[in-house]
Amino acid sequence: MSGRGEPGGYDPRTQRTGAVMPDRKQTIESLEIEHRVFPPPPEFAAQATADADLLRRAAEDPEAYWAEEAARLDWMSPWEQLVDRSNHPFYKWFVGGTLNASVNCLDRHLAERADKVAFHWEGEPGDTQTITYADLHERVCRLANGLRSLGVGRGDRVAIYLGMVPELPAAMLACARIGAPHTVVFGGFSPDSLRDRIQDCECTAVITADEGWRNGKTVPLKANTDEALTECPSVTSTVVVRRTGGDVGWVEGRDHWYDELVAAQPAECEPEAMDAEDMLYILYTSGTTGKPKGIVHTTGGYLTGAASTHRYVFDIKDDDVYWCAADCGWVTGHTYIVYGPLANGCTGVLYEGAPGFPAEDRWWEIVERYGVSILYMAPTAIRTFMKWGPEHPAAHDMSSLRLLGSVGEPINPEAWMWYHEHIGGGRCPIVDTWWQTETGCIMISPLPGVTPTKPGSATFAMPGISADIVDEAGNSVGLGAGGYLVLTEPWPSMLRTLYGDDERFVETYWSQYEGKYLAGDGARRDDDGYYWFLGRIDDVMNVSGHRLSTIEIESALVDHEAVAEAAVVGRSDETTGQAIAAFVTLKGDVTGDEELIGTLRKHVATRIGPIARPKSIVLTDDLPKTRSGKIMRRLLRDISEHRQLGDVTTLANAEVVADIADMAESARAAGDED
Ligand code: 7RM
Repeated sequence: MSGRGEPGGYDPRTQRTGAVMPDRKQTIESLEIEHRVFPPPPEFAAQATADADLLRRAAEDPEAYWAEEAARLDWMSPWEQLVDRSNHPFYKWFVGGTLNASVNCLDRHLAERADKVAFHWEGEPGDTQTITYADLHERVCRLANGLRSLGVGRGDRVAIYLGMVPELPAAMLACARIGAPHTVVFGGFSPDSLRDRIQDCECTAVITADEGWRNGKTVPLKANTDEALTECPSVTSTVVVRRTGGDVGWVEGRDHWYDELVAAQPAECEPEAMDAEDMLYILYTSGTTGKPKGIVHTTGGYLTGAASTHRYVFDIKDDDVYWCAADCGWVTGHTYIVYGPLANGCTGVLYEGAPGFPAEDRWWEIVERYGVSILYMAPTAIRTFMKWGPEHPAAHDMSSLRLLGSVGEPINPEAWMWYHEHIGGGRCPIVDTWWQTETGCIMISPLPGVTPTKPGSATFAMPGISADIVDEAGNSVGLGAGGYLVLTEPWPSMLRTLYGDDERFVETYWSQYEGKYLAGDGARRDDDGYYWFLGRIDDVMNVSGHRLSTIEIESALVDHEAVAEAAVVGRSDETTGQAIAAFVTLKGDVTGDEELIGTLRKHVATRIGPIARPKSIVLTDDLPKTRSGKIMRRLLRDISEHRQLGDVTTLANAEVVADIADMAESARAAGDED
């Protein structure tokens, strides 16, 4: 058993059992088992929107379930067929139905909720706006008219390149109103990334701002746009929001100030009746590898999935103040800041800036100020807050919180527990939601008030969703084993294709296993059927023939009191095929030395087994991450193997890569341990 502990041996200290070595070679081995279970608090369960009956009904008849969920939207004309499966994998949902997403998000609330707050917006410098549904409706109509006046119409693609200002959701909805698919590009992306995306889908217009605010500094959005547009002949107009008042270049005839454009427009705008299968948006995802893919979402199915999952997973009630602290440039912002919450008539919080500006308690100040009741964020943010220390949330009254969510990466059990205790005051259920840009909405998640949670597990498939874990050959691996996550039935908010590349769409997602969607994530189910995500398949390591996932080793490192964050990768090794290289950031008050490194290696070996002991550990100030906070292990592999670094254009913090490479070099000079 090579030190893995007795099969099933229970360790009362960690409340864990040692993993049982399977007889047959597992697709991905699972080393660690988390045993803590948090049942739904009875007070929460008593008022929850979802219940066990919902799950039962959806399991019995998923199509009837989706028909019911879609019926909550306002349709301009009804669909004739729920789902057309005749041209796999090009599914169509709500065939023949027409609707408009902006009408569903705005107009239909005006009768009863005109004065309800749609967004409490807070700028990074501290300026605020309170935007009601009536306000947002007017802003969207004016901009939609303005875009039409520039010749933008049904089917034209519009790039949106903004910081988190109120004009961003307004721009998305204005595009939706006139049937022009939007493509939101993160305000932090470079001119080259913007150019590539505009070129790929041949946008005719760009909505941007003079500058954005980030960490007290300005981001030159208009200048970046100007640079990108030197190589984008398809773009004939830009609309420029005045945010900072900074100086900008100007191209007469092409560029228009947002405020001047909308001031001249009527406050009402006739919406387009869109076919359920008409494109709502394209969102480019680079993931952590490769050339960006233009994920295509359509109107009826996407909006159904967004509204339905938002309602059940976040247990939305009329008086909730809901804060999804993502950026609209990420799919999480599309589905859970804009389309889902607004379709549900919910009050949201929008914050423009960085979490540490001007101080490390900015988020908790916001929670207190607006009485946030539901908070949704990424594990990377949770780990950052852990690093900064619990005194920051503790300094604020956060008793308004009743539900917490996590998205973007597997959440380490240690981070889950910290979130539960220091943010949720021990009383709030946590929904760990697994999904992708491609899936459009949450696929695997607890239902709060219904599902007992386990720290680090996304628990079960959502109502109406069919998932499985399969091995290389596509056979279900059953309970207690690891493999590849697949979705086995189509769902309304599934991506329809990759923009302009049907072939790559089929190849990437549908070619490995007949009839099944391959998500590209490793996962396992425990004996109770709970899903545990193990990271991207590309990141799986092979050490002496054992296929090991990154997350369990990283979680064992984060479990140590000195560690804030960790990333592990496999680098080639003469003896073991691959050896585990770990990159670790320490908590604020800890200084690292050789002794600590030794301790950490031992800690992993004790927690998981000698097979998982990192061969090298590099202590670093930061890890390379995408804008949405996902660790880019591919770059760490490049560093570990002395390779030329791959594409770094989607990195949020490109400057750390050189530092890490230096640290890795000196660590190597000092010699690896065995
Ligand atoms: C929503 C989003 C998708 C990838 C996905 C996973 C990872 C996201 C979780 C997660 C474990 C989670 N869209 N991922 N959520 N892994 N647990 N709760 O992140 O397109 O940007 O990324 O993110 O690897 O495939 S995304």
